[in-house]
Amino acid sequence: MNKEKLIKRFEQVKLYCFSPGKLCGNRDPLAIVEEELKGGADVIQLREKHRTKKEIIGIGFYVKALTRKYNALFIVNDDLDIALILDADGLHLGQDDIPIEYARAFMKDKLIGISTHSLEQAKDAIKRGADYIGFGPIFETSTKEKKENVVGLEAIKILNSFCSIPYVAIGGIGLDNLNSVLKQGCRTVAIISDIINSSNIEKRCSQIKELISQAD
Ligand code: 3NM
Repeated sequence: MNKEKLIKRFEQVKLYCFSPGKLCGNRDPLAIVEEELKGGADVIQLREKHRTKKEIIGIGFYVKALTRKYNALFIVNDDLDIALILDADGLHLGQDDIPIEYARAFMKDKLIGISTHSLEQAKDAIKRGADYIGFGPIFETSTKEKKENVVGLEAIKILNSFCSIPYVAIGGIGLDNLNSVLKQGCRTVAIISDIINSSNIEKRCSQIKELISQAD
């Protein structure tokens, strides 16, 4: 897919999901990803921080194949080398990862997303050529090991006023508080624990997608 198409696809993303990482327990990570996709996940980010690179690559080929089956985007977290090996649609970088300028030379026309935890960081990521940003944590979350200050709901409204690229709200979001995020004008959310810890992942995803669609 060329850059224009990838950006167009990303602009339509409502629900951004993840491989299960540590929350997998003794379940099959691929079965979890497939349930997310059946429920309408528009993106799967390969985020397996507790695994070795070798293991991530092994799982990654199958996760990518699932995203192709369900026509979703496939994004790799943190690791430029793995994104290249798996020929991912995009790479997602944190504030402490490879600076975007270095990653861009390799990712070329693929997507690069940057995690931002303040309005200043959001502005900086836009200026430096990110294709999309993650913005959060909106609420308290225990999923992320490195604790960031909560940005809060009000910050979404401010972000809306200047953000010229797609953004994804993240951190502590779930079916029960989703409306408060949508009320701020946000239409794309990234969710980990509320979905992966749910007893019916497919249903949870479709309920979340439905709520977002109703907000339009
Ligand atoms: N990034 P949950 S918060 C991966 O603020 C991640 O950038 C965040 O998990 C950020 O939906 C977060 O379970 C964890 O809260 C999101």
